[in-house]
Amino acid sequence: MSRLVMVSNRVIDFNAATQAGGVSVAIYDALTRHKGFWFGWNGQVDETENATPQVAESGGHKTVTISLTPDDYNEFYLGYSNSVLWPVLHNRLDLAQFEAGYYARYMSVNEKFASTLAPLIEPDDVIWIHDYHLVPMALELRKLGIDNPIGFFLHIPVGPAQSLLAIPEHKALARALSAYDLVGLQTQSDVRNLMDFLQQSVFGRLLPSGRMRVFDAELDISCFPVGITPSDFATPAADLPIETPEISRIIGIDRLDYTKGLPQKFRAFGKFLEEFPEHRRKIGLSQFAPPTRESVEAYADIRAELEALSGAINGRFGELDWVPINYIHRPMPRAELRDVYRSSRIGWVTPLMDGMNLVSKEYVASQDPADPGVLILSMFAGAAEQLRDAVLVNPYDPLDMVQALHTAIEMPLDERIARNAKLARTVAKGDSITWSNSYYRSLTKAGQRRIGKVAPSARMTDALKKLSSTSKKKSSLKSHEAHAEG
Ligand code: ADQ
Repeated sequence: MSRLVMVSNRVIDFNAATQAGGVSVAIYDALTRHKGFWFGWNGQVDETENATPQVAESGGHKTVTISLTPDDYNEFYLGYSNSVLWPVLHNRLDLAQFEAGYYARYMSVNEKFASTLAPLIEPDDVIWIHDYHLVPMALELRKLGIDNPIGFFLHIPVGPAQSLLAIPEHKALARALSAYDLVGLQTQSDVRNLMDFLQQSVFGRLLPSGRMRVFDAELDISCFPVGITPSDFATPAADLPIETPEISRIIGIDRLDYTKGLPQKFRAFGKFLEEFPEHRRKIGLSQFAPPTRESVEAYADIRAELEALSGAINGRFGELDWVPINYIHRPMPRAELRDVYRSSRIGWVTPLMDGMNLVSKEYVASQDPADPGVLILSMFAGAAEQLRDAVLVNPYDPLDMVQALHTAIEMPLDERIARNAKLARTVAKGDSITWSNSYYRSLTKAGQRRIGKVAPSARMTDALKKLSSTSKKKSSLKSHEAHAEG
């Protein structure tokens, strides 16, 4: 069996971590089923450049990590990755900061990652690279002679092509993507947006086979919705019933990020209390939102905004013995997540845009099937493509948010049971094993196709070649038609 080499910007020590983001959770789960190792940044910033990777093994997981320099941290991590790619891919061009020097550092860190990893690669390894920090890494590995299957998976959404085209280096990024055998995304809508972008940026063409031709390469672009491990959240029958709080709890668990729609949520909650005074003192919103990327300006702004909003709402509606919003600036320990989800009457998950959103799936999987809570889910979370039986809501529309909250609070038991049963089936069917296995299988196949071990058929390949050379002449017109085909 081939080794699986997982690569992501940040490698987490799960024994030490109190909080883990969605990417680490997904990678860790996949590595428990494959031999191999996890390569990336150890989270440390060292003044001096240190190219020697640190190898560690714990709980059956092997990690190989390097540190970043202060310049790498500022310009690669906070800069190009989180102040350019993150906002643009989330369709927040207004927050993007195209600073000189960011892109050069982004490239040099990708080169450093590639040159440290390349000597560790064995001929049968399958390399799976995660997320927007590392788009150019496959191209750098190819330059070093690595011919193994290399796949990319983007955990965050792909905004509309028009936004992506505003990135000054968009053509170079498109070329970098062409070095992958497989590009995996979370949703069908992301697949459409990326194909549209590649067509407009570098005249990529959708082939009749469903693959995309970009420059002289062909790649597969498909969606693989990330799942969770539902058994981590289900309650064993032997467990004692979980105590539910006297005041019905609405739970919010997010990283403190402007994409998560937290101000909209707080405002809608205030409006709900204003319009439905009969529910005051009976419900409370508990929002966990630990800060991330605090030195990026937009993150400091959102923190200040939320503190002001929760203070204003608590000041206006609060009583001596009731605080409407319990806003907690810490991560929730993972061991306690299940019980907190299960004892909360409503899971309120309303990002403005989100790749998938694992919290929504964790909430569903934690519910008591005989007396489940209700999931309110943003129509702009990737998970909404799958979780159609949630109360779907437009987080930009305050009236819709207030109405959704009212519907969820008033929902009769039989409807809660029916919705939750369907949601739980969907979450179980698309679990994290399904996600990583199907991605791994597709990547292996795509890699073999590239190196000619599995040609679709000689005739088909020739036909595609002819098609591609005639259409080069009519590139812009053709690319438009190909989009219509897709
Ligand atoms: P995230 O933006 O981190 O992930 P999400 O999918 O919700 O978002 O995953 C968060 C994970 O971290 C969950 O497992 C959750 O339990 C945990 N978490 C979040 N806030 C927490 C808190 N306050 N305390 C404790 N744990 C917390 C990125 C993308 C998502 C995509 C994932 C996985 O932005 O869209 O779903 O990757 O692909």
